[in-house]
Amino acid sequence: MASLSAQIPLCLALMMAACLMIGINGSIDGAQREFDYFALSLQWPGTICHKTRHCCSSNACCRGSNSPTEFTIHGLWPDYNDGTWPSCCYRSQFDVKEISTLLDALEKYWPSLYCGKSSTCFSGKGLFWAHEWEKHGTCSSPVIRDEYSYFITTLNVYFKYNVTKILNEAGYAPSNSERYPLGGIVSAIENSFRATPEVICSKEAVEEIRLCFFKDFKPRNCLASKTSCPKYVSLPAYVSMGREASESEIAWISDDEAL
Ligand code: U2P
Repeated sequence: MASLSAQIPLCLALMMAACLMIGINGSIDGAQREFDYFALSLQWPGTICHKTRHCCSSNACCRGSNSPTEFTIHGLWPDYNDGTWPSCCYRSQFDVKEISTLLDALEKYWPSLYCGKSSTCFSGKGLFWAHEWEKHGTCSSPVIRDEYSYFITTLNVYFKYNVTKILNEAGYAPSNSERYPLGGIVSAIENSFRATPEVICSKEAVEEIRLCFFKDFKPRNCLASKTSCPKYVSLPAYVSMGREASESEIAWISDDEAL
């Protein structure tokens, strides 16, 4: 039997080999390590649609009176506690047929607010939904393991916490003239959601609000980050840009032209 002094270097060598296999990002065999929490990222059409320079059929900002007036879904993102996130975790090409029963809800609550196709991990360019599934959905294991589950879970979480309603009820209504205290918006969400959201701004306008969740979808605080928002922010009202209203002001292009 080997002596204790002979076993110690052997153990060290085995440990070093294990460390090399695991790699610096903690992954085994190049795979990305399991995420820590989810962020549901919601986008505010009033801010994003305001920047629209071209219209096309895939852009929900261009639906005129049917354009979204409430926060819509950007994505459900698995994140790490250090502020980074995994992406494009395994090859799973988006297949719209798998979510055919969800398409009406997705068009309404998870539309693209831009023209043009989105980059995807494995298939080049595709729908906004393909981008979100391939980049984020594939990293949601072991909580979410397939495309349909990714979209239905995200819709269900979105329906459970109506941020537009929470803000309206606290007196923060869409407006092109008012400015609201950022702290008031955060507190309104905290009071209802029981955890601190992340607010992202474009200049002074609220562009995204992110709600964070433990892996069992219980609310948790988002990471305390340096906010991109000033102390007083706006929640711009939706500016209609339908065919009827904007034909003369805004160019309509085909989705392919927008590439
Ligand atoms: O914030 C800019 C873009 O970075 C990606 N992002 C951000 C935060 C986060 O927790 N996870 C994450 O992926 C988003 O990229 P997208 O999904 O749009 O490609 C976000 O838009």
